[in-house]
Amino acid sequence: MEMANAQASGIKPDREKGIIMNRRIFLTKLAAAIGTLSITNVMAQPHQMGNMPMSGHGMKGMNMSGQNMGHMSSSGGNLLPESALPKNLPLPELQSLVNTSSRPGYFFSFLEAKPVTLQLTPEVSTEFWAYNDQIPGPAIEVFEGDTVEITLINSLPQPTTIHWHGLPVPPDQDGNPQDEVLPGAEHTYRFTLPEGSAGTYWYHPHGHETVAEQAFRGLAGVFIVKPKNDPLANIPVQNWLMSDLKLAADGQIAPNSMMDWMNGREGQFVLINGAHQPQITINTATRARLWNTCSGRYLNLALSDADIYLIGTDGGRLEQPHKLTSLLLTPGERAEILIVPKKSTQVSLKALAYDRGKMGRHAPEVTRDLASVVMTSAALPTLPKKLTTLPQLGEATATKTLEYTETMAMGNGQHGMNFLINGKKHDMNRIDLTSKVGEVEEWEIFNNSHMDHNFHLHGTQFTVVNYQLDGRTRAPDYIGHKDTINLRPYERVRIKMVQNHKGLRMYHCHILEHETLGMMGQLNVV
Ligand SMILES: [Cu+2]
Repeated sequence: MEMANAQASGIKPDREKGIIMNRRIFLTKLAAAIGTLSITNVMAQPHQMGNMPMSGHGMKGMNMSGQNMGHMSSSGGNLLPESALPKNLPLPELQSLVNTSSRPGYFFSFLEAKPVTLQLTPEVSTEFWAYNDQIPGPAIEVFEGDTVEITLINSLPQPTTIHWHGLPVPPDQDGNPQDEVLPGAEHTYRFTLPEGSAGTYWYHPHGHETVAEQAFRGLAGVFIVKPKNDPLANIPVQNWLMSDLKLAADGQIAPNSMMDWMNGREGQFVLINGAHQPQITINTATRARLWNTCSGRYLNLALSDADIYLIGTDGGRLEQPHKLTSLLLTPGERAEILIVPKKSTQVSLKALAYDRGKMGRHAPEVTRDLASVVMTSAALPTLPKKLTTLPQLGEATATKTLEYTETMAMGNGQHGMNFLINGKKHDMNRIDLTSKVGEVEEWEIFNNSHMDHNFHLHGTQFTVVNYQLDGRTRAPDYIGHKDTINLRPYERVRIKMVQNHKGLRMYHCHILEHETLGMMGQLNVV
């Protein structure tokens, strides 16, 4: 898919006025069913309602057994066929955000969040919400130690923020839901990236109850922090940002169906750098930075005829390469891998079928081709004895426990689906946990539910101590800096971390629909 030069279209015309009554009825039911977003809040977001399936599924649509899902497809309406977007075009490079500062060590720029109509093919034109008219958003590349000032201009029809996912920035610069930038307003984020923070990060909105929509309309970009002295600098690097796109039959971004709200949104397209099943060329041993920026899609990645080594996780390098057969990247997670082709051939980059315990009647999980990869055989490059030295946190002196649950409240014909942490939905006015700045803590997170959820903590990186499932405890396969981690159904994970700034931090499931419906808590660091 080639993104034509974008023309700003302003806010979408109200072509859906005719179905406002149906919308209202549906919204009443949706809100009752999901039991979280207030009607007024949802009503304030007309874009959400575009092509919702309207006819008579009512509350039966939420039946857990899926018996009554009837005509309601897992996708929630008529979608554009996958053949509508071309494949096998060369992988586009991410466009860089231009640094307007000439001072060494400073990165100044702006990001404008705005609706923009992009011509995906001669037949398909789609309104996205984009940063600087680009899908994906511009790539930010800085060095450890740099001072960053980025002004957000909000030209969206709703409040927004920018969250610097995984970066150790002060809480008041991290785009919390409490710090929304109103439509028409601007806000400058300022932070300095400490030594040791080199890693593979990204940025995306984090407003109140709007994250799912703003993300699926296109607002996301990568944020790379490079080490000043990189022992792997001589190995070429590619950036692969993987995102999900769900287009209705008319080419517009489809709203979330009920199934999307329950299971996390999955569209019919997976894009890499904005392109549908592109062709990637690997001429030599190559590093690739990978991002899963999908709302709900799990990517269990595999590539044949090449040796693949994990060399970095979310927040930086591993000490030693870890050989992989496949790599599960859940929404929000990143990795840096080293690809050493064993033959000169053409293979598929695949996302292997992965059963994450979805609810209701959904399409069977299938293996998907994400890209075609043309490779030239290469030798393993000489690597340093140690890729990095990870800091030792020492013994934890405080502990916390979190429990994920899902509940269905039934009665009076109403079913309310809740995604909870420690029995509660997110409340902007409630502090759930308190930590002391600088104190080493161990958290145990228990996924007491029948589906995979992942866990993301703002403002710091953690390491995994161990996993527990079915009465067995296992150590992690490798130690790396993580800010987002998956939990299988009924799995417990113990992690260790320190928070280095005072203020308010979020933690949540990064399946964005679950987060938006309240599977989020607030940590006050004092
Ligand atoms: Cu979840």
